[in-house]
Amino acid sequence: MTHFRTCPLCEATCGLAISTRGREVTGVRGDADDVFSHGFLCPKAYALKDLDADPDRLRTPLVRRGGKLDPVGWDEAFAEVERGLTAVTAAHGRQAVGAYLGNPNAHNLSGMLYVPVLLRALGTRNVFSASTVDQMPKQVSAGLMFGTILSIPVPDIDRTDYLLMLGANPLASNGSLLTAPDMKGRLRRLRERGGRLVVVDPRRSRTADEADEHVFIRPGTDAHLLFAMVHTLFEDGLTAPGRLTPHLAGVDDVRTSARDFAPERVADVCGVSAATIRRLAYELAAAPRAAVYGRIGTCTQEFGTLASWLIDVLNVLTGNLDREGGAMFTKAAAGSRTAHGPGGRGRGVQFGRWRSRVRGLPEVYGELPVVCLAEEIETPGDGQIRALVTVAGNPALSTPNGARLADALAALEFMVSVDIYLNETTRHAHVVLPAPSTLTNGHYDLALYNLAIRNVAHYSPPLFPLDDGELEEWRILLRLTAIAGGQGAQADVDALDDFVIGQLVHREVAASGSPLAGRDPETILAALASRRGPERILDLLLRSGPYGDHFGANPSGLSVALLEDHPHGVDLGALTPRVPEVLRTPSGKIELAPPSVVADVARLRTALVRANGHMVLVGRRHLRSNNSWMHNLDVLVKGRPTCTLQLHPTDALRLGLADGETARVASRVGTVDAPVELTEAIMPGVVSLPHGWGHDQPGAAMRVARTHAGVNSNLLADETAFDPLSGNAVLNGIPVTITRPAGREG
Ligand SMILES: Nc1nc2c(c(=O)[nH]1)N[C@H]1C(S)=C(S)[C@@H](COP(=O)(O)OP(=O)(O)OC[C@H]3O[C@@H](n4cnc5c(=O)[nH]c(N)nc54)[C@H](O)[C@@H]3O)O[C@H]1N2
Ligand SMILES: Nc1nc2c(c(=O)[nH]1)N[C@H]1C(S)=C(S)[C@@H](COP(=O)(O)OP(=O)(O)OC[C@H]3O[C@@H](n4cnc5c(=O)[nH]c(N)nc54)[C@H](O)[C@@H]3O)O[C@H]1N2
Ligand code: SF4
Ligand SMILES: [Mo]
Repeated sequence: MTHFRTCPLCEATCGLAISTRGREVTGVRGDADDVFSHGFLCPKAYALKDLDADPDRLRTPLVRRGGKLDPVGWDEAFAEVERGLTAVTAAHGRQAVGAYLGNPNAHNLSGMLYVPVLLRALGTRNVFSASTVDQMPKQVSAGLMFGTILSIPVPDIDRTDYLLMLGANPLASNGSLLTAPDMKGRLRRLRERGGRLVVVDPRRSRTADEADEHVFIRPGTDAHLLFAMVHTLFEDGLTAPGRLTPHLAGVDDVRTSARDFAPERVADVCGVSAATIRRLAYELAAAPRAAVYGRIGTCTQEFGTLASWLIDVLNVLTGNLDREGGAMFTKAAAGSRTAHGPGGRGRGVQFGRWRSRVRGLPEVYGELPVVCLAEEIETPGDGQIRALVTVAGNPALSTPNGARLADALAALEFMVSVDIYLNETTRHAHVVLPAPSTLTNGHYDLALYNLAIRNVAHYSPPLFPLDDGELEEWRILLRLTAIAGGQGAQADVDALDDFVIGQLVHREVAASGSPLAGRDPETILAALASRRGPERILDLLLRSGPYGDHFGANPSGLSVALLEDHPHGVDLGALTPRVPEVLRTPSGKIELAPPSVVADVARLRTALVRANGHMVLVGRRHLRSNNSWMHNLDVLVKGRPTCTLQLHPTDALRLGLADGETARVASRVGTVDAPVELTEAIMPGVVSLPHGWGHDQPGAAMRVARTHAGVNSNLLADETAFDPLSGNAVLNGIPVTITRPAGREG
């Protein structure tokens, strides 16, 4: 049999053709008829077969007994969770339970739709996620400028003439905050039609190799470079916001802030000549249609929010925001906040509604920065985290100062993890609840379709039924919800699910601007009644969305049923201009100069005169890897090890290190030894180590990963270094010293 299915592994959402025999995957190909990916896929897709069959993937709940994790039945596991969690909340209250949510939740309907339900039941402010080691700076800047948590413009790469890309390597990552399968083909076509691609990166990445121009930049200085471009636009009369002009607030404040950042002032800081910076500004202004795009390298750094903001300031000032071939807003079919309610203005976003207990860092979008997690567990007092729930996360490898966090996890009174592996994080849990194979899930990219370069919708039904003893992930999450909500481990999950959908429907019919406003909730619920779980909620979101069937009012519109009839997906067209309707700021304007962001410019000014003597560490991604969790699949990890320390030959000469030798890398918080890979692709003064490795921890049960352990680069990342506006960790530009390990001949 052949099943057509969206790949759940990264943000590209490729359509796959998966052949099966019985309960076995026999082959994985790209689906040539997929409306978005047209047959493209990457090597990770083949590994879905191995992931599904991986003997180390957990199939049974585990409960800690006498220091070791034993397989048990579900009822026993949930009873143990109830004992563990209620002991902590009874003695110390709800704030004593923390939660950490990992990246795969964003690729999983159960995670997207039921984690919020669980969090409401937990009622804790101590919520952490992978977002603050990732894209939070962009969510903060875009939220302040345009009004919602996902008001993030995406570069319209299929129609642009000029793409300035900073801190992203889509040829390895396949794109991020930019859902566009086959980035390599799309970038090639951009150049074939006479367009220009410029990549700014401290490393000549695979993407930089394919570009018309690669500009080396000193890590963490993108905001300086971007500000100098803004400065040039103002000084030389190149600003041309065009049709955006009546929708803008704060242009003069940006002009004033940019004054101190002339290209000559920032050139040394960035390691980019003033002439190059000026030329980039002129090229951007002159291109008929252009887009500036930044990703991980511009977010996970000291000035993450400022850099993220300036990227869109440049898009606005050159008239490229919201224009075809520029940086545009997607209109997603389901769950889009920018397509919900009356358009044109809204409540905007608000941060700092509460603060972390120990360091006082502000909440953003309902969560606290994960750089605070360890101290919140370690530090005694009212509100100390004593129990932790993790869902699809591996913070022991993915977040700063992994050694400190591992010690903190080990000291928890209770920890429960929903995961597919017993790994560096879940080994600390008292109860591990196994999520089933991804191929048993219904799949729809609720999050990523908000960031796609076309409006698309694609639903994949479960490919395999659950095996005996497996539980759908949404049911696991609802049983945890019932425990957290005081209904107990034995509560009726289906009744709880009915309650959840009932609430959503009632909210929707009461929402002004909703196509369901004023409708009878019982009729809507009856129309949804044939489904349950994530599919039922998805059906509501699709049918009440901008392309939905509106439960009869628009009969040819979208629903899960319609998508089931379109196994290759539905293309809803190219992006179209949406300003002002897309805006949800209180003013109804694009806030070009949000006060909190402008206030942070002082910090950037201080950094203009800072000495830049030390070596700094940056990360990198490899096509065959996926953060920390796909290293147990032999097809992906076999061959030359990729967890190497990239070092420039001139630095190697000075340090006396040769290719293949072991280097010792030390930061304020830790030390790792890693094999040196000499390459001129890295900027002198910079070293690069990928993250997600370090699979040599006792108690983890990932046999393949253990034989390709690598080292954990986050033993070097410093939990005291963060971007103040977003709380995002600094994972790039970490000061390090490199030496030959003692005892070796030098
Ligand atoms: N130094 C450095 N650190 C980084 C980064 C960097 O560039 N440099 N990148 C950061 C980024 S962008 C991210 S997103 C984070 C990721 O941070 P995390 O999300 O914490 O880490 P992952 O490695 O993605 O771990 C995912 C976990 O989910 C589990 N899992 C996989 N599939 C499922 C499923 O279907 N259900 C459940 N319940 N569990 C599942 C895996 O076994 C694994 O334990 O790492 C960050 N850390
Ligand atoms: N194969 C694979 N694909 C993935 C992942 C994976 O682990 N492996 N992870 C997924 C996830 S969770 C995410 S968030 C995305 C991330 O997707 P991308 O943002 O494309 O991530 P990277 O490939 O790490 O590229 C980041 C680039 O930033 C550069 N850089 C580092 N510091 C700086 C700096 O200060 N300034 C500038 N201008 N550049 C800098 C690095 O050298 C690197 O080339 O990838 C996703 N896709
Ligand atoms: S690029 Fe991403 S979505 Fe496409 S096949 Fe590879 S892992 Fe899957
Ligand atoms: Mo990420």
